[in-house]
Amino acid sequence: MLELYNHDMSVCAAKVRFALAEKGLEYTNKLVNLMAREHKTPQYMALNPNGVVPTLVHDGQVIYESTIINEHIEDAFPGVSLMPEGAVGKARVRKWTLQLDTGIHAATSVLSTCIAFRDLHLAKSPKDLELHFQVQPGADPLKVERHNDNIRNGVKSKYFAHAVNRFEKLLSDMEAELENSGPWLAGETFSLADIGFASYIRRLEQLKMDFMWEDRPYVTSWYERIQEREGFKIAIRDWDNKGYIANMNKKGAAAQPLVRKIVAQARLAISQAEVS
Ligand SMILES: N[C@@H](CCC(=O)N[C@@H](CS)C(=O)NCC(=O)O)C(=O)O
Repeated sequence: MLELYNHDMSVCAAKVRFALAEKGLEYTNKLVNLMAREHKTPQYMALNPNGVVPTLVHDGQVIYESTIINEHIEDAFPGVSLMPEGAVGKARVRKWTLQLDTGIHAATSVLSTCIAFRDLHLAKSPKDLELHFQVQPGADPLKVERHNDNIRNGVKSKYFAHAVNRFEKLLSDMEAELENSGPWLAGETFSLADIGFASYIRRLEQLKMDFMWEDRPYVTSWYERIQEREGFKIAIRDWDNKGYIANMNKKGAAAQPLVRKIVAQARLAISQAEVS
């Protein structure tokens, strides 16, 4: 039996739903209301001490961290394979999925908060906002500091340009890898690498940052093929929260001139470095 502690707009929960859908697995959905801080309750923290979604409970065994959950799903449910066969292919998948946990997820959180979600926090009562800003025991103080700066300063946060640049680098790396040895991120086989990045690229699209791959035909074609998959429909599109998406679209359009400027500066710096 599978139970997924889940949230409709969580990019990492979407990543797990995508793997479950590709495997054709049923699960019991356990919605965790992040705005009501259900993920910080003692009951939920007993399951996932990091106080984040997703968490998977498989026959009573608790597994957290979305990359680890997806590898568990692959290992525990043979049939549809989401990993290449050879050791080199598996290493290539992990080269991609590691990046989600060492920068891409954090950059996504910065962009989403600065552009769109900060207003939801600023609408809280002063007492609730203060609670949000406090470093709870065991929490990473740097993550809390970053989140606070993002809420207070929006696109003027000191983390914003870096997050845009991280995605510029990612998209450049993806374009090169897909061109040289696609059609999927790990080569011939659709894998956990493609599943991992789908919801993150979709988040950029929702924030009106899809101009960043309009001149990258391999990323464009990869994302089109991802969206055609039944698993993508079941796990991601069918979960769309229309209110949140409308908010991201509107705020993303307003932030786009600044994002374009940051991207143009990054591309200019790269082209100048290549010349010199
Ligand atoms: N590395 C974790 C990240 C989990 C994470 O940050 N989840 C977000 C939603 S995508 C969350 O629960 N955020 C609430 C919070 O940080 O308070 C994973 O991949 O599972």
